[in-house]
Amino acid sequence: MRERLLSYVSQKGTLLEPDAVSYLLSKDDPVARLDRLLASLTGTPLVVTLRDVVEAEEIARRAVASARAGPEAPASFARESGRAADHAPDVRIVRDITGHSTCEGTAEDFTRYFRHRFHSLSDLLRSRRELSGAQDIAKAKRSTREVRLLGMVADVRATKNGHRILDLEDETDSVSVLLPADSAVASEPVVRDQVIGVVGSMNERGLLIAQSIVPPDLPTSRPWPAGRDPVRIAFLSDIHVGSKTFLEDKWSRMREWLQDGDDLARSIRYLVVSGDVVDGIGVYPNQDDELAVDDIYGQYEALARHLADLPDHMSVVMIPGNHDAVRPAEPQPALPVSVQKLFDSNVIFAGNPSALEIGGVRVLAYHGRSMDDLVSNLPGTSYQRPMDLMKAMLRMRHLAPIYGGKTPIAPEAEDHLIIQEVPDIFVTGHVHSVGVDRYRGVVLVNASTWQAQTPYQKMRNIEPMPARLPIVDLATGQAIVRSF
Ligand code: D5M
Ligand code: FE
Ligand code: ZN
Repeated sequence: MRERLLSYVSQKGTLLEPDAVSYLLSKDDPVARLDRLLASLTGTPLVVTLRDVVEAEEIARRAVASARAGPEAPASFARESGRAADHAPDVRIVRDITGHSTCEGTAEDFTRYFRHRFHSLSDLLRSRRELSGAQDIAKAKRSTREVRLLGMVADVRATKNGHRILDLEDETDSVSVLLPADSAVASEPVVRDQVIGVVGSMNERGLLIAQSIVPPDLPTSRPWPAGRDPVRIAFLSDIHVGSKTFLEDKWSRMREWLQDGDDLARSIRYLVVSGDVVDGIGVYPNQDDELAVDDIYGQYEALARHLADLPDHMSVVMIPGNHDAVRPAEPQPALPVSVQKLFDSNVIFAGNPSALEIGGVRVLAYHGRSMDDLVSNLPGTSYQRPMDLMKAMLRMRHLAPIYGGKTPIAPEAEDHLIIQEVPDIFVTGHVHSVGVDRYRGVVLVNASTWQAQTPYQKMRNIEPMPARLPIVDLATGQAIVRSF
């Protein structure tokens, strides 16, 4: 955390007195606290002192207290729309790869990566009652009774009679598992490299006949966190600034609504942007023909201007996607400092994926490239229904289970694509669709796009649903979508 705080300080072009460093590190969210402090000052000081920090916190505390309990605030304040401008920003990056990448892509990296994936997800599975007493595959294969085991899926194939056969592996052995077509397990989504539990019985030919498939999944429904500020969070994705198909007129309409709009507009305190923020350069063949801005910094500068035109009280968190100027392999780090410095200080940069805490609500933000692989491996799913793909990710507790498909994955020491903590909100973009839904208490958001249909998408029959703004109330979890 110390390293992160200090690199943030130098990135902001200031220094922090040693006492101020110790003070901030003794609190939760040191970076967010410092960010709030800097935002409250006019101009960046050469040195930030302990006194600056303590005074700024006191002022912020008083401002929040008076907004909550001021004479105009009615008793039911928490259930009404708050004014975003009255609430101090509260954004924390809980987990992302930025500054932590270690992999070089060696054979040892791959082995270590998969071992971490297997062990982390096995730990989650072992806490499931259905899998208590699960055995090693080597031992289970010698059993003649019902067996319970855990493994990573090495292969999934369909037989000509419509059954599915999985090859399941652990560190001791591998076994073939039959998922009969006419059984309860027929509809369970299963993909390569996923970690699952199986309950079944061995037949005389050494084939495990599955009675049930147990994915790690989420615990059954949780309540929405209580006591959050009555402000809202809006979601953007796939803005693709720099493309000829960027919908500038629709963007302007949204900007006008945010600036002059109703109570709803005024309650939006945070914006989360889920990647493909610009169109990029050389992302696909002959992209030049479709670019309005053919310089990558020019594209980010244009985006920075568009964001600067939004109301000043909005805090923005931005993660990259496959069109952005960072490595394509996931997990992707935050955009480089050379890009970050083009933006105002209300924009916070995080990796893809990122576990965030915004106004005390846990937000898992992921661009969503793995949906290209899931849609082609899960029968019955489609680009029009990204919510089904997001639910599959939550059931698998993994954002990009399939290795070696269209989604490039960097074999980091730890698998950052595992859904370790259960979020309150899970947001993706990438498929240029839109939707809000709920799965076991988690609010799901697919955050639309601000790009019209491209020639490539037309060829592939991908119908985008652009210029929609999903909005979630932090106090209640209630989600709506506004069209522009
Ligand atoms: O992706 C925009 C949409 O186009 C999204 O639905 C995926 C689809 N797409 C883009 N590239 C590919 C490839 N190579 N295969 C399959 N589908 C694709 P965007 O990331 O904005 O280009
Ligand atoms: Fe996109
Ligand atoms: Zn994308």
